[in-house]
Amino acid sequence: MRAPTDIIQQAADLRRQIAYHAWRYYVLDDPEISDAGYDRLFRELEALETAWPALVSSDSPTQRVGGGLANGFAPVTHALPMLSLNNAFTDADVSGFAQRVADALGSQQTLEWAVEPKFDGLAISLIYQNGKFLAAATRGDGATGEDVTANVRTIRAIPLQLSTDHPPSRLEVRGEVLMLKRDFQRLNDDQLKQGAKPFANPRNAAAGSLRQLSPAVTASRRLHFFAYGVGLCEGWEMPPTHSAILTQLAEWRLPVSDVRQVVQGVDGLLGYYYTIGKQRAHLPFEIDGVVYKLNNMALQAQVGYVARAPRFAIAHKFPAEEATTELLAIEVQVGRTGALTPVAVLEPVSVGGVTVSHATLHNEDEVRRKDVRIGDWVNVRRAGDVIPEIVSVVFSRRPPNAREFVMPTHCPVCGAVVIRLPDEAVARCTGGLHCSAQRKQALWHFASRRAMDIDGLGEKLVDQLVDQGLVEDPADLYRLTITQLTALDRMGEKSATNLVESIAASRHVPLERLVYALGIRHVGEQTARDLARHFGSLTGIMQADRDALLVVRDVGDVVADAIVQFFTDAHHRHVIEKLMDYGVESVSRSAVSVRQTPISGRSVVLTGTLAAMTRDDARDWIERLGGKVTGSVSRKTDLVIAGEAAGSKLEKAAELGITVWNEQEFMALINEQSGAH
Ligand code: 5U1
Repeated sequence: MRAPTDIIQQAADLRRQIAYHAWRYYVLDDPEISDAGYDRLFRELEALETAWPALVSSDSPTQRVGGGLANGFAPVTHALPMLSLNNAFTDADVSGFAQRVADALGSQQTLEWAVEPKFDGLAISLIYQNGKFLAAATRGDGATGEDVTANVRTIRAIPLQLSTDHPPSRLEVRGEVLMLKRDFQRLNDDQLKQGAKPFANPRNAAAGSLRQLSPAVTASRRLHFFAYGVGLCEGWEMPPTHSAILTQLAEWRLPVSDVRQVVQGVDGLLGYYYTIGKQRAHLPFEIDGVVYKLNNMALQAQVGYVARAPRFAIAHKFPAEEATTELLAIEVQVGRTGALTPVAVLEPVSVGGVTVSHATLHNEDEVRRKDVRIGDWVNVRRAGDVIPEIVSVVFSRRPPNAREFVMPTHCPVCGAVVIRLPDEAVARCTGGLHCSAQRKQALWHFASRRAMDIDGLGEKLVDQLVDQGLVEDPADLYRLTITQLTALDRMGEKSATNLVESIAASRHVPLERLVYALGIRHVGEQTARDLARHFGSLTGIMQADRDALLVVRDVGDVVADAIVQFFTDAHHRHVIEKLMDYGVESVSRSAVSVRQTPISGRSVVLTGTLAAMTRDDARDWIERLGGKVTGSVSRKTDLVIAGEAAGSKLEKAAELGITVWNEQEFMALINEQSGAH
């Protein structure tokens, strides 16, 4: 039965709202409403559709999670072949490519290029008919792919309806399905908890998740998508440049990476490659290179294609991040909380241009699961600046005398007994702060950049300070003298003075950093931030009982118990008292934000990469200085802060005449304002 007009309208309105908030959440990472608010809208729509089944349409957000079976992946012939890209590995390859394009155009002029990351996922084609999502297919062999419509429909970042009143009658959007690093980590943690095999990397996880016969499984595996081009297109006059096409797709609310740029000439290409290479480890998704495309579409057509790849585009790959080498021994390292981590000692090997001689094996179970033995040949992986790890064993090369690893029963550093609790994956040294390894790790964490940010206090120095009995706990750092420091190995007068100054400067950190620096188990940066915001002072947190702690966002039983236990410990209380005596006085976020600053009440957008701090730190500072961080540039934006490789958001800001600051201007404000406290 057809629903009454007001119900039809109400359902359409709810769908619009849900699509808008899903875009803010999944694409912009900048939700406007709470999860509960979103659920309420969703449930309202579900209720309407249950009462009026005729209202259900394929583009309704309620239809994303199909309970049924995918169709066994029927073959789909692509209307236009899905090409692959030729690869460049060296700067010379890139110059050669640009020269070939220039020759094909008969042009001596500097060429304009659209440059973007090469996402390490799965190429996919999406078909929109009159703005409605109709079908999706994998690349397959380029001519024929597999129909993965039911699964792709579950990817929240992909709009079921393009946000425009005048959509093309038919549009094929091409891009890559991938899994964000944080979702990959979460998936593998879950896999391990369930005794299932973890995925080797986000790409395999994305492929495995997309090619599930049950769309409900795909839906549970948060996949993401980035559009990088358009295939078949009818009923739309395409903009004249690739960059403008992507901007239009983004306006229709298709996810498009904001790390893309337009650059000039070979210098621009290589500049982008090396900038992104530096940012690679900090990007939320894996990339295996960058892609260069001639920006002008008419020139693209003129340059044309060779075999199965365009001549106007190329992928410039990063060096391989995996290598094979021999595992010489397995050592055990003691962490801050006493956790014993088996570490592989390797025959040094170059991985992605860096020599690797050690790799983590995480824990005893991981060693068993991967069946790693001393003497094996292993595949080692490193990505950016993360700790290298053993991916797998080359079983075909296992020598007959390969030895199994046995976790020691006593701590290799302090000799205390090692225990492994039944519900824990890790074995721990029971020596606590009597164990010098744990003391060193605690100090090192305390001084680290995201904690007290004490410049110049590296691992080697911490070793010396503890081994020579100069520092027992973090508070002792604040009474170190230049004379004591200059007596240490490789410590000149200047470095000692700088270190003492940097230690002194750390006394005025924001409260959340001090809370994080204390190294309370299960209290990461976000929880530290939430605790600081909620209680406003360290004394407030110390005095909170379990019930008071449970009120804080994301603090559950385990975290609350860990906090109470930490502050009940007499040694910890003593160290905190000493810290206060030495003048460590943390400033709570709210105490800072009451001041008026030039960005108080302003809407600020961050884009590109800042050299001095992470995106999270920058967001923190903006909020602390009274600003509000939003994800996308619009007329409501007051200020854009642009770091290196800023892309489309910067272009949009220029278009709308919005004030743009570079990193130096932003740092000047921070220095000026933090100096005021
Ligand atoms: N970012 C990006 N990846 N990628 C892959 N752009 C891009 N373009 C491609 C491919 C295969 O192909 C077109 C240039 C044809």
